[in-house]
Amino acid sequence: MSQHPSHDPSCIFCRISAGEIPAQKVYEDEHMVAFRDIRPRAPLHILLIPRQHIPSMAELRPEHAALVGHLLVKAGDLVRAEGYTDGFRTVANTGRVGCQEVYHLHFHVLAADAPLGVPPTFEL
Ligand code: DGP
Repeated sequence: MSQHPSHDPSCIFCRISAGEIPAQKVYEDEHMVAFRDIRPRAPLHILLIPRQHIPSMAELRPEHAALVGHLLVKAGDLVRAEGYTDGFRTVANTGRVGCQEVYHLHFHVLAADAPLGVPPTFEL
């Protein structure tokens, strides 16, 4: 049993998941939503979120493994569906040190036609 509520009404990504706030969704199913980042840092920049409110990677527990696996397995499919065939980058900012801005677990997925550069010059 998760210690987190499945929906936190004060969480912007929970509200996107519930359709209460508009977003450019590219995929959704029972467990997850993928939508375009409002501040894209690459020609393709989408966020993959679980519908369940998990604040960050720091709160992941063994019972979340299948859910996180589902999110990550979708990344490649979604990038290919957008027409990018030569790789992509996946990032999860976690907590204060990770410069996390929105405390609802999400994976950034970025793609382009040319290499994206190397952190820290490429900041997310
Ligand atoms: P971070 O927590 O630092 O991994 O970044 C959160 C990302 O979420 C940031 O790139 C901007 C994006 N974002 C924040 N609010 C919204 C929103 O309301 N809609 C969308 N589509 N993206 C958002």
